[in-house]
Amino acid sequence: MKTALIIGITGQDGSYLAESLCARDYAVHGLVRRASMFNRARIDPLRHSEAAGQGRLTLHYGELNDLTSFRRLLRTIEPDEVYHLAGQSHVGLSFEIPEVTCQENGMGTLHLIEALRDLDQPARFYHAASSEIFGSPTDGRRQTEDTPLAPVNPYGCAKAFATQLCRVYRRAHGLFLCSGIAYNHESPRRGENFVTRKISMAAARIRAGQQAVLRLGNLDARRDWGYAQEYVEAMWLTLQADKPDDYILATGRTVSVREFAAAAFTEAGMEVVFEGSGENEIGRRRDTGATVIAVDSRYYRPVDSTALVGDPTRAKQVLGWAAKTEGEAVARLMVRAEGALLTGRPA
Ligand code: G4F
Repeated sequence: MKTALIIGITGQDGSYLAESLCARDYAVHGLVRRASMFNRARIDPLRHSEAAGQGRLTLHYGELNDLTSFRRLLRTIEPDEVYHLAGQSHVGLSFEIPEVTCQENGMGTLHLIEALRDLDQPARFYHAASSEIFGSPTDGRRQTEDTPLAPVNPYGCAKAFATQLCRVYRRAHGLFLCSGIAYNHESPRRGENFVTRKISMAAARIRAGQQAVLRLGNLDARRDWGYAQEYVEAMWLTLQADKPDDYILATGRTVSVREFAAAAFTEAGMEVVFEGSGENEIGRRRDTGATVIAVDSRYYRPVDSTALVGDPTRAKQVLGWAAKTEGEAVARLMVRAEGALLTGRPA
């Protein structure tokens, strides 16, 4: 039985990865933060499942910046694989809390790989990097693993620091450190302040008469949206490869926020027609004429990455991984899941 440690197990990706590794018969350990309110809803089904009963899932309290306890944990559980998925992950918020964002995503990663370096048999290490390390490229090309790092927000800066650090430590110390440069990957488990979840929840609620209008920021922003459950498989494959490397994890196609919202509302049974522009743009239901989408400049960002689309060729060639669900299909599956939440009927 292999042993894996997931840092960030309570998040969207951590919870899917924990399920996947338990199904593969791993002993899975997860690092969780102490908080007065429990934040374990995403892993609750697994915690109460047979896998947990059979000792396949164990949780430990810890913090990214508590190096002493992390070193002790590594010595105790001797993991074969460590997946680092933790840290402040909201790009817009990173302008408001830049220090926490950089401490967690930047220095937090340094703490982890320094601790690994001291082990007799260092575990293989997956670092959740992000397309945000590339900023807003203007060459019109899809990004590859060799695209220069040029972040445009504090979150991207921290991820660029950590990604480059993994490359340096891989070369300098021979460690098995890999970065998955993931583009947006979504699911019904996405946090409610990310735009896809905000849209899918609103579409279901408006349909059910529980909300009137969805207020969004930049409708023109385009994202390379995939399905999170597929991306955690790439994370695992990355650590099974013969040698450590970085991989772009993306669908290779973008959809705008407007198009994503249109697909979501159509899935909820409401075709939306957009009119106006900029802050005055609205989306109306074609059947009733009611305004269901409006632009609110509070959700604009000081700088928004606009042209991020990944070239996942290396992941396909080396790992045999390719995204299957993209863009509008992600919107549809998320709305179906919200619908089930609202009606109590299965998706
Ligand atoms: O859903 P978002 O907040 O995701 P964003 O900023 O692309 O970041 C996500 O993906 C990155 C790449 O994988 C990760 F590194 C990061 O950790 C996170 O998972 O925003 C998507 C787009 C942006 O352009 C934003 O300006 O949607 C636009 N948007 C328009 N209205 C909105 C809204 N975003 C949010 N959160 N809320 C809005 O109302």
